[in-house]
This record gives sequence, structure tokens and C-alpha cells, in this order.
Amino acid sequence: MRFDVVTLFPEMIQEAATNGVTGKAIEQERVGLSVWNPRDYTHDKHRTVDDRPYGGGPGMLMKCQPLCDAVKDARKKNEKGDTKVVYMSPQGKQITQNLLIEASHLSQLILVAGRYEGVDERFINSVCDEEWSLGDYVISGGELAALVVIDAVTRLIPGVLGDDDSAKQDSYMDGLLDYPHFTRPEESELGVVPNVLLSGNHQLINRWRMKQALGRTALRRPDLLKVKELSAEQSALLEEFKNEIQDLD
Ligand code: 4GX
Repeated sequence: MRFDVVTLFPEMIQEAATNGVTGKAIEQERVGLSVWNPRDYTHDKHRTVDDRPYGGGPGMLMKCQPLCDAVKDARKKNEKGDTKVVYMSPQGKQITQNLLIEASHLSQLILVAGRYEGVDERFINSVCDEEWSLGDYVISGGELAALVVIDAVTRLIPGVLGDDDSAKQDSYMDGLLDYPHFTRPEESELGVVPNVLLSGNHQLINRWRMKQALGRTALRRPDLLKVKELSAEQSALLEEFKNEIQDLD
């Protein structure tokens, strides 16, 4: 799969994406990444990419033509398969792991990062297939949002994560928060490690971890539990967790 980012700050994408998990995936050619600067598609002496909004008001908007021409060039990089063009903004559909799993099956994802007060609405309506949001808060430009999408999607591509990490994508803990983790020392001024984790009994350890994952999800994200089907064993573990909390008071 390949990512193409349309941005006035190409270095921001190149710098961040060529480190860590995404950097390695690019090196190993498991994913492709190119950046496209709308400024390179201007034709005037000042290389103008923005203009004042019709109707007045503060701020500037990105003009359609340089954005359209950048997307048109990015599309040429895809030889076969599906392309999706996505504009990142708080007006979009909030991204979820499921949305990103679907995106990981595309052959090309073109991410458009807006600056200023946004882009001319006609570009979104005519050129973009979808509008995606990180969540209900405002950042200064779409670049960080595009990087979040690239990172999260790259992790889903076969071969990108090592076997140890990919096991994490196994389904039985899907839709639950993670259980708590501990490493050495066994005992410190910050407290002790739960005894069961030192027992060497892997059946007991897995049971404890599942119970913690269920309990934390119930306490912190009850919305996630509402949509998850629990097995009989999971329901029993969650009941145990809830009873143990009540024993505390
Ligand atoms: N999830 N931003 C887009 C420019 C903008 C302003 C107004 C449309 C209308 C964001 C987010 C996000 C900041 C990217 C504003 N576009 N992107 N930018 N939340 O906050 O993705």
C-alpha cells in the first residue's frame, strides 16, 4: 500500500514518518510514501496557495487549483487497485480501528492536510472521497492527523510488526482496554507486583489479565462494553471483578 500526503509542510511528514515502525516499513518497501506540496503547483510569481474567504471574515483558505493538481499527480503513482482521497478535519467522520483496518486494504491512500482556516469547500466535495477526524479538538494543521493515520494503518500491514507484536492483534481482547503491565523490580517504593504474575501459572495469569481488561473497560469505557459480546467466562470474570471492588468498601 502507498500513502501520498498533500501538504504545505512536506518535511513534517517526511521527518516523522521515516522514524520507528513507519520508517522501517518504508525502508523494507512494505509501504510507499510521497509528499506533494500544493505550492509546487502554483503558476504565479508569489506561488500563492491561499486566498480570502468569500463573505468576509478572518483568516485565509487554501485555493482549489494547487490542491487539485497535487492530488492529480499523486493519483498517477497508483498503478492498480483502489485509491481513496481523504481530507483531515474536525468536520469528518471520527477515525476508529475498524475504519483504519478497512483503509489498510486500499492500494493508495491520499491524505490532504489543510492549513489556515481550511480549504475551499468545492475541493472537499469534488475531489475528496471522505473527510476524517482525529476527534473533537482542533490542531493547527492536518499534518499531525495524516501522520496518525499513516502510523496506525502501517501497523496493520502484514509483516510490519514482529510476531510478538502482531499477536496483540489477536481477536480475543478486541474491543477491550489493555490489562496492567509490570516489570522488574518485584518490589519498590512504588509498590509490589501482583502475586499471580509471579506464579508461573499461565492459565491463572491469562484469567487475571482478562479480568483486569474487562474490569478496566467497565470502569473507564462502559461505552465499549455495551457493544461487545462477552463469552460466558468473560461475563463471570467481570462479575468477579465487580464483586472484588465492592469488597474494598
Ligand atoms: N482531525 N485540523 C484541518 C484546517 C481546517 C480548518 C477548518 C477545515 C475547516 C483535525 C482533526 C484538525 C485543524 C485539521 C484544522 N479544515 N484534523 N485544519 N481534529 O483539527 O483531523
